[in-house]
Amino acid sequence: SRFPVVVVGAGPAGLTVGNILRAAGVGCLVLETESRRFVEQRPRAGFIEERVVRGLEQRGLAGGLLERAERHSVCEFRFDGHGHPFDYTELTAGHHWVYPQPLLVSDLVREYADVRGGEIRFGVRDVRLHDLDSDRPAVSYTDPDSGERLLVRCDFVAGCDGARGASRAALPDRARTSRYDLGVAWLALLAEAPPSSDRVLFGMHPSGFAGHMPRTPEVTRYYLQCPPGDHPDDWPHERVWSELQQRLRAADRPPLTEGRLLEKRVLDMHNYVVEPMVFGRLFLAGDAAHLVAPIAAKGMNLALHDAFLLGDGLAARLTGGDPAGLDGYSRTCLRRVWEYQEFSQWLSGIYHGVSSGDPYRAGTTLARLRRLFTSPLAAAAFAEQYLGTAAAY
Ligand code: RFL
Repeated sequence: SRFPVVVVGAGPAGLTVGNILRAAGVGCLVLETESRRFVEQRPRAGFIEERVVRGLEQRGLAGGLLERAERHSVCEFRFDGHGHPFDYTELTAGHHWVYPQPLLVSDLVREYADVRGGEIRFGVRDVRLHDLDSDRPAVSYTDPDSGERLLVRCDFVAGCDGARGASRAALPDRARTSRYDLGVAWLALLAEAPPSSDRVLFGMHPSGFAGHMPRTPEVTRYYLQCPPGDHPDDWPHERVWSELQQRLRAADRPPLTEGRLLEKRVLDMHNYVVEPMVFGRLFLAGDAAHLVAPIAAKGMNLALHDAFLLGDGLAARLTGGDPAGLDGYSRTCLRRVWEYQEFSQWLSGIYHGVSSGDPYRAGTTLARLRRLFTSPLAAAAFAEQYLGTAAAY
């Protein structure tokens, strides 16, 4: 069979590209190794930048989000035993939106497959990419029902299959991958407990970083820095809550509301960037091209930024419009990617400096933190990066 575009991966990036192509009347096939149910329930991100919300809205993809998402305007740093609120909306007039990734993915699947009539195959196996340097590339896969091996010819492949997909495996030798290891691990937790504050909390404590991210009225995400190599079993319920209470404690704030832990995963905290993001007819988007550890809640935002540019660029190219968008795709994306990498590295320094065991690093970290609360210029620069609105992008 043949489609103008094969999209590999039905995450936020792949589904957004698919939706944009369908709206432009371009035929495309989305291939996904997991089931629909699985991708619609996989918990991950929650914070969406306002500019990304607007980007979704412009493409008719923000219906559920605008109805149900919460808007945030303040985050809070906790250090030295006190809570220090940081009001970024006051500084920039921008907000952060909280909408859990599974809800967004469900909206995007429904819109693509059920409303816009897009083709999607779930549960496919052994996806391989072929002839990427020719103008007739192809993707092959094993059909889950028949067990048959199928080959789909296309004009373009959108590689949106995340950090461990077939696209990264198919990268040619000329691809350069730069990697940065944060030197720490995080225990990523989802608790069946209402948020303990209406805002995001960042706890900088000598025992390690701790984070609190509201998700829904019933569910809260927490993070705990832990030694690399730790196993989730090293962190039983009581230990998790006692560390969270200690690391997020502030004299002027109530203790956390505890609850059953629904998810407990150890994240090896590292970042990477693949350059360029285009190889022949393969266009990478999202985590397939770049990873940022969930330090600054940027991964899905970057994935959607790529997807807007890629979807618009492919749609223009395949409907006889301006090819400039597609030609400049890699360069434009990478500018924002490197800005977010730098911000995430900088913020990681703040999160992990106090607990580094190095009194010099702890001292400079506290200086950085105090600057955010004493220098309006430093505060504004932070707010711009946190919201993704800095002019450099
Ligand atoms: P995804 O979401 O990984 O989707 C890729 C899809 O491809 C499928 N796949 C394949 N399909 C076909 N063939 C193959 N060979 C395949 N291999 C894999 C996968 O099953 C999947 O469905 O990539 P995408 O679309 O690039 O989106 C990236 C985001 O999901 C990711 O960056 C964010 O989740 C990162 N992230 C956060 N980002 C934010 O912007 N804000 C946040 O608050 C935030 N919190 C987080 C996060 C990531 C986390 N984890 C799990 C690392 C919190 C956590 C805990």
